[in-house]
Order: sequence, then structure tokens, then C-alpha cells
Amino acid sequence: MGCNDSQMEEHNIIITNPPTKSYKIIIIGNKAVGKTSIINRIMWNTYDSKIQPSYSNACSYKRVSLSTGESLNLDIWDITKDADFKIHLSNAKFGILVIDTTSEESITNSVHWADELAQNQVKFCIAANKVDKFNKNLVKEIRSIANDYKCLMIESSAKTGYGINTILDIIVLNLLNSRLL
Ligand SMILES: Nc1nc2c(ncn2[C@@H]2O[C@H](COP(=O)(O)OP(=O)(O)O)[C@@H](O)[C@H]2O)c(=O)[nH]1
Ligand SMILES: [Mg+2]
Repeated sequence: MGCNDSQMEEHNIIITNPPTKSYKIIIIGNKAVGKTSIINRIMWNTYDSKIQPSYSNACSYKRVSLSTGESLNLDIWDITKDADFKIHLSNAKFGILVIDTTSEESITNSVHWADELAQNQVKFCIAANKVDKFNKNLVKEIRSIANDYKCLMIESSAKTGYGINTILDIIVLNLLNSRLL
């Protein structure tokens, strides 16, 4: 039988998007370095200079749409209790280590976070936050930690929004990259 339009059966092709996958992201660092402020920027593009300190771990859900039509869900955990860090580390897919560019203490204390992430094979980037403040700029020292751990460092400001999209891009690229391996 010849193939022409009138004889062709109609085929409905249903394209179903693959289920959206969720990935656990942890954001860690000293108190007051700007962890919650960075999450607020990522989630709502807002900033509150009078933000209250966080007393419990909290999870925010961010859906990221890719140009391929696929979406990823990021479960972003704001880790405020040091004691819970290891529990969250076990199934985290990526970490953001936040260091305050104006605080030497936050740099010194960050080495143990970086060690634990590396030992548990959790890839991470460093957000060198508060670059809008010019009273002190310790970016060079923070970059040297990033070099030691072979991870990317992004200068950021939750206050102005500078670098926040880059942090999000790096998270997504790392997740996609680790899926391909
Ligand atoms: N200038 C400046 N202040 C910031 C920035 N990010 C956070 N802060 C301020 O730093 C303080 C601690 O921020 P918060 O997000 O609560 O830090 P967390 O304890 O690490 O979650 C708050 O007063 C924020 O307004 C920033 O990028 N620039
Ligand atoms: Mg907080």
C-alpha cells in the first residue's frame, strides 16, 4: 500500500518531560557571614539589612529551568547548627562555603569546613561575601583557600546582588556535570 496523506494513521506523540530531580545543596560558614542573606537573594531577590540571626536549619526550594526544557529542584539547606553539619553533609550534592571578606575570623574558621567537605567528596564553591564593604578586603586570602581546595571562588554581595547569579550557575553546572560522569 502506498503512503499518502489520506491513508496515514494519525499518531499522537506525547512528549513527557522527565521527572524533575531534586538536589540537596548546603550553605555553610561562620555566623553572620551572610548565608541566609545569600539564600534570600537567590530565592526572592531581596535583602534585609536588619535580618535576624538564624537559630535553626532551614530548607528553601528553588526550581531552576534549563534552556533544554528540563528543570532542576534545588533544596538549599541553610545550616546554622554546627552539630548538624555532618548529618547534612552525608547526602549533599554541592556546598557553598560563605566567607566574609571583612572578617579574618571567618577565614580562619573556614578551613575546617573546607576540610570536611573535601573529605566527604562534596564539591563546593566559596562565596567571598560582602564585597560591597570597603573597610577591609580579604579576597586575596580567600582566593588562596580556594586554590588550596581547587574550588571556584565567587566574589559576592547579598546586599547588592553582585555574584549571586554566578553562584547559582556554578551550582547548576556542577550538578549537570556530575550527572554526566
Ligand atoms: N554589607 C553587607 N552586609 C551583608 C551582606 N550579607 C549579609 N550582610 C549582613 O550581615 C549580617 C549577617 O547576615 P546573615 O545573612 O544573617 O548571616 P548568616 O548568619 O551567615 O546567615 C546581617 O546584618 C546582614 O544584613 C553583604 O553582602 N554585604
Ligand atoms: Mg542565618
